[in-house]
Amino acid sequence: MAEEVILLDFWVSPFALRVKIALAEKGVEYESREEDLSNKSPLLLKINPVHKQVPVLIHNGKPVCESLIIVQYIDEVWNHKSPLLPCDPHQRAQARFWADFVDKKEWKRGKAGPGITLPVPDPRRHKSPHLRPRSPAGNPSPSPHPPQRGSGIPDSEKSL
Ligand SMILES: N[C@@H](CCC(=O)N[C@@H](CS)C(=O)NCC(=O)O)C(=O)O
Repeated sequence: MAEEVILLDFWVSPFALRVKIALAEKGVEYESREEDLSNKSPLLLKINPVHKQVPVLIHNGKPVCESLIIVQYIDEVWNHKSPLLPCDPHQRAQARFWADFVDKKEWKRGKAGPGITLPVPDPRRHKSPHLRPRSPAGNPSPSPHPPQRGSGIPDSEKSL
């Protein structure tokens, strides 16, 4: 049976971008449905009644909410290709640490005022979803360093 994969999306959302990178790493084709966050669709309100936020992945009719949970789900369902985390437990813990850090600290700080800004690629300019270099072993290699201030990222790619 063909897989049906739909992403309730918002093009500039870093959380949706996480999911899109994971789907690209796995080579999963999907339909992106852009949400108007000022006028959310009845579908979004129905399938994410708790948070009413994007991204939501709908896989064969079943919704999965929250970007990190979606990424984990993608890694478990399409487990034959491109593991999203390194094999080493300590490296896995580090990758999870930075994902959690982005959620808890930098995302909120970026919204509240000046601080470390996160690069948010404009998908209209960047065709490749592969935004992060890979290690020779083929596994993603999370950087041990957080994003730096004044890192030369063009203003058009700084936001949120
Ligand atoms: N913790 C959520 C955060 C998702 C989130 O903040 N989504 C934003 C777009 S970037 C949203 O849907 N905002 C609309 C709203 O909160 O009403 C996740 O990781 O998926």
